[in-house]
Amino acid sequence: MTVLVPILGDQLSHALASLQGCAKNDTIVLMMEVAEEATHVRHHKAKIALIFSAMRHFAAELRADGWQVDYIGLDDPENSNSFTGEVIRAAQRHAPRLIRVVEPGDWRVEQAMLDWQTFTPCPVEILPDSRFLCSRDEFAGWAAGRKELRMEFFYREMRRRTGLLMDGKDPVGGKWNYDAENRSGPPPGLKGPPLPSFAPDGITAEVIDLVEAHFADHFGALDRFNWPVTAGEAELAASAFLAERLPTFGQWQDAMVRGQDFLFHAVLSPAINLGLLDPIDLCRRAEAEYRAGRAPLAAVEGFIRQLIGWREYIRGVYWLEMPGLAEDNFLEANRPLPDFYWTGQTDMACLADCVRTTRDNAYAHHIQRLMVLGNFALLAGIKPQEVADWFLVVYADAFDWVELPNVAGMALFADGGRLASKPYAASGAYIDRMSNYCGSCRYKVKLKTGPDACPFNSLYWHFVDRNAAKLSRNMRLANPYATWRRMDESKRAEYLASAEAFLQQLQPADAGWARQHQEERSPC
Ligand code: FAD
Ligand code: DLZ
Ligand code: SF4
Repeated sequence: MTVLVPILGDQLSHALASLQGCAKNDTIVLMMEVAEEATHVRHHKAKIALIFSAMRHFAAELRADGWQVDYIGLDDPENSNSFTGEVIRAAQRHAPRLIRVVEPGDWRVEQAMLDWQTFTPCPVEILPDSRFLCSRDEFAGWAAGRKELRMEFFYREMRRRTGLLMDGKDPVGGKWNYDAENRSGPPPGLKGPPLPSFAPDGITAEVIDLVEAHFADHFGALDRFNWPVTAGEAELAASAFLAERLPTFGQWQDAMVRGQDFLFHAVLSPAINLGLLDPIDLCRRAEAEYRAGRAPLAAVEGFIRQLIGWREYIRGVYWLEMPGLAEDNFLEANRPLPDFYWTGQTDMACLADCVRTTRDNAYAHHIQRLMVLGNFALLAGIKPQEVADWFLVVYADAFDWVELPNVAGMALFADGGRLASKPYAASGAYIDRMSNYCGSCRYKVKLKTGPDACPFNSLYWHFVDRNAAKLSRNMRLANPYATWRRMDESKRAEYLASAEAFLQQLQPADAGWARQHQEERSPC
């Protein structure tokens, strides 16, 4: 009797805990392409193609390495199209003595996994995901008794634990965080180097056809597909980043340039989240670039902070706060998502460009996500669950554990401040300072109110005003509330009327973009 090892689409690591200690001749690896995962929200076409292609390549590598792999393709006529259905079928085929699986990244999938035991006669062993530095239990221990969770303190623990950028007990350079040096706006003509290209091979081309055949009405383009789909390709992408973009990563980290979709960002999050790259290895290599004098400390510290700070912290918060986080709506935001999040049809140049890169690449960089797409949703009071569905659908790197805390906690303050100490709310002036969007916009960023004024300006004060009961005691918002209170009554009324007029004309999106309409759902 064998051991059955199911491996999910974001567990594509040869060092996966469930493979450790298993004998190749006594183990069946189960991999499953299932429609439920592609359609519980209707993922971007390029994201589905990336995951299926990476899964097929990983299965081929495992086989070449001597493992037996039972791979269920989407077109398999017997495919039940859910993880649970496929594990039950595989257990019937192989009669294993044990099912051994790594915990998933999604609370929804974990609930299903916890039920597997009731369907199968053999024991089901669920292992911690050792690809993270901080386990779920360790994070819960760190968080216990703290009134507020703050990334910065967690990050320092991770620095100490890994020894990354440490000189003995002290941080290299004497400071833990160089964020203040990483906030330059873009000079005219700022351009990032081209990304390495990964032309689709036979497997990817086949998968792209499959996605067009099955998911033609999902959001997003496939014609610019350029994601690394194997660990080897991901390694090429990582090496190019470390050599060509890391040195300037910090300086332009918050900059936005119309049509420049990647600038100096790593563009590695899909490969990292799928398991094709080891984030700690990346951090060690980034540190080596600093120690060799090829990259400045502020850039390297910033990059390492994203990975061992933000990424680990976000995951810890997800498991601590679920399932409540998915329902949180501290600011009682109930407006439907506007349709331009799907169509890109808006006169707001910043939002139009961010939706375009999202549709073309299944990617937008952090400041586009936080300070344009997220900021607009926050200011306009869009319902967090609709915003979270959108973010989960559209990005190649979006999995519930990382998308939801970033959206509900960081961008929308829907958790009431457990994750972030204040809402990331900003008017048009911030976007103007950090981008070249405003020059080509039909709205005028310097105008505060009226039909030609940048909508972010009046929406900002509308947000401040309507949330006063919940936010005005937040010390970090003392300045905006003092300014609002000091403002002339007629000026305040003008801001509120301008914002109301803008909000009135927003067209709500068809909910079917993110989730199938009830009547369309197939019986399986
Ligand atoms: P870089 O900017 O080059 O950063 C390097 C790496 O740091 C990233 O590859 C990523 O692994 C990690 N990282 C940086 N910031 C974060 C963060 N806040 N949380 C987790 N990891 C981080 N990231 C996702 O991986 N999946 C998501 O679904 C996702 N949704 C987001 C939604 C919103 C509203 C916001 C504000 C952020 C979101 N992020 C998400 C975080 C971040 O925007 C992306 O990780 C980043 O843009 C990926 O591009 P990159 O590889 O070029 O990252
Ligand atoms: C996102 C996704 C998609 C679209 N399809 C599959 C699939 O067919 N098979 C699979 O194993 N995984 C897929 N995934 C990733 C899963 O949704 C992910 O593993 C879970 O949400 C747990 O994080
Ligand atoms: Fe965006 Fe306002 Fe600038 Fe237009 S003027 S690009 S809406 S910030």
